[in-house]
This record gives sequence, C-alpha cells and structure tokens, in this order.
Amino acid sequence: MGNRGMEDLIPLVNRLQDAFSAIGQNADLDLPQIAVVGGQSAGKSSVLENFVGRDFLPRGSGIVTRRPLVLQLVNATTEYAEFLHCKGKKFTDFEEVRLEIEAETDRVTGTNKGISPVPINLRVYSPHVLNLTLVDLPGMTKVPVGDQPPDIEFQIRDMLMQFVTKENCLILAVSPANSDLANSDALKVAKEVDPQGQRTIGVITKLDLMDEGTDARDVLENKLLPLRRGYIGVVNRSQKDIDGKKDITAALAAERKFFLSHPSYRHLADRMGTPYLQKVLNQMEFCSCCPGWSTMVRSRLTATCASWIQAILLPRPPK
Ligand SMILES: Nc1nc2c(ncn2[C@@H]2O[C@H](COP(=O)(O)OP(=O)(O)OP(=O)(O)O)[C@@H](O)[C@H]2O)c(=O)[nH]1
Ligand SMILES: [Mg+2]
Repeated sequence: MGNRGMEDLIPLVNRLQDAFSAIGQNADLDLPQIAVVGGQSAGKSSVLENFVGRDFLPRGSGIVTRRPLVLQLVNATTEYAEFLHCKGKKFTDFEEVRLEIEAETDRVTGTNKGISPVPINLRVYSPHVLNLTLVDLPGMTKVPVGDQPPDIEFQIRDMLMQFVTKENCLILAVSPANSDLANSDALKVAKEVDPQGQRTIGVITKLDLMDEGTDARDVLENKLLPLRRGYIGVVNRSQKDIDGKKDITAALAAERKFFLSHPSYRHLADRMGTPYLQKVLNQMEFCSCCPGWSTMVRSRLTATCASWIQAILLPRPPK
C-alpha cells in the first residue's frame, strides 16, 4: 500500500470511530500522531498552529498550554472546528476556537497556571489541511508557579510520556536557538523514548533571536548533536508579531526571506522553514520509504479497520 492507501485509510478510520461512538461504544485506536515536546515557551504551539494556517492556539510568554490538545485535522470542502466536549457545535470563527480552548483549559485547571493531563479534543475540518493528528503539549518546566503542584516537573513529564512513548507517535523535538542545545529538554526526552531516532525530528525555533555574531549552522547541518532525521529550522511569529496581529501568510513570507537572506543559512534555505517541515512530516507519515515507523502504522491501522468491520458485520448473539 503506497501513499494513497494511507490517506484513504485515515478517513475510513475516522468514519468507523464516529459510527462506534454514535452507538455508544468507544473504539480504542491509536491513530498515528505528531506530538511536540520541549521546554516552556520553546515555540511548540506556534509550530503546530502554522500547520493549520489559522490563528487559533493560545500562544505567549509564561506557561500557556496547560492541558494536552489532541488536534485532528480532517481534509474537507468547508472549514470549521468542532470540540469533543461540545459536539455538534460548529465553530467557523477561529478566534472563538482559541477562546474555547482557554475556557476549557481553565474549567479543569483553574486560572492560576494549573495543569491537567486530561486532553482537549478538537477537530479542524478544512480544504487546506492533510489528514493528520497533532498533539500540543505543555512545556517542560522545573519550578512551580501559581497553583502548580510542587512536583510539576514530574507531572508534565508523565503527561508527555503518555503520548511520546507510543510507537505510532512522531516526535517534534522543539528547541529554541537562543539557548544551548546541550540543555534541550526536548532532545533529552526524545532520546529516552526513541533512542534510534526513527521517529524524532529536531525543530529549531527562534533563529531570529540569536545574539549577533552567533548562528545555529552546526546544528542545522546536523553536525553538533546529530539526529537520524536531522533538524529543521523555523522562524515563528514573535510576541510583537502576535500582538500586532501579523497574519500567517505574512509570517511565512518573512520566514522564507529570513532563510534566503541569512549568510549562514542561505545554502540550507530549501531544507528550512515551516512549509518544508510540513512536507517532511507528510512524507514520513504517508510514504513507504520510511521503513519502521510508517510501515508499522499502516499495518496496524489496516488490521484495526478489518477487526472493526468484522465486529460490525458479525451478527450479535441473541439476548
Ligand atoms: N521571535 C520569535 N519568537 C517566537 C518564535 N517561536 C515562538 N516565539 C514566541 O515565543 C513565545 C512562546 O511561544 P509558544 O508557541 O506559545 O510556545 P510554547 O512552547 O507553546 O509555550 P508553552 O505552551 O507555554 O510551553 C510567544 O511569545 C511566541 O511569539 C520564533 O521563532 N521567533
Ligand atoms: Mg504551547
């Protein structure tokens, strides 16, 4: 089964999952997922949001993401979002989606920086997305603030582990360029759960914020702390850009210009940036040239679909 097979399979899985929930049954299936891990404020939500091409994720300084967000992207002719906790309500204004994520986060964690491992489930239907499941996670942190428990470091770690230990989870290990990569929480966790680096991609954010005279060329050329699948550099919107409501199209154009004009990255420009990261993820998930991860995911999905169809078709025993 090649590229198309997997793309056809995921909508089928979604429909079967919906059919099961409609009859009150929980179809437990580990769909392929892409999760972001990294330290607090590394730029994880910013990276994910760019994949959707809409402003809808809470981003900012301090601890922002405080519950896992399981974001299922569904390729469809119209664009809207739907939360599992208010099924049937269609959100067409993405500003409202962001407000709902914030309200639903506060509902479980309170408003004073608390955290919770209970995920928020959101589906985004759009003609501009591929069928992917993304998971936005709280950033790793060490010192408790506000209502955070004394063992915040370990609670967040446990939360991440629930996702990234799964073999079908592709890990985006996000590290900011303006702090030393040797201290990267993202790389530490990724190495632990995926020592061979089969399903880890390094993402370097904040390249625009490096001190003058320094650059991340060695990292991006995969020479400093090599990863099997290497690193992709991105430039997300700064806090000033967010406050000034810079839109995603302008941000992507600025990112492209940054790589093309930077003397240390110009030679790598075609392998850097958000669109390239998206392309790589799509290839990894759907192509048959990544032995291991994609083969395992495809065969697991096919087997699950077959067993579900069997369960639906088999006559129920008389009561
Ligand atoms: N200049 C610049 N700022 C960035 C970049 N990436 C993220 N930021 C800023 O960094 C801050 C944190 O970004 P988020 O995307 O919320 O980071 P996060 O990792 O999701 O944060 P938590 O959910 O709190 O762990 C925001 O103010 C962003 O504007 C980047 O590449 N360049
Ligand atoms: Mg976040």
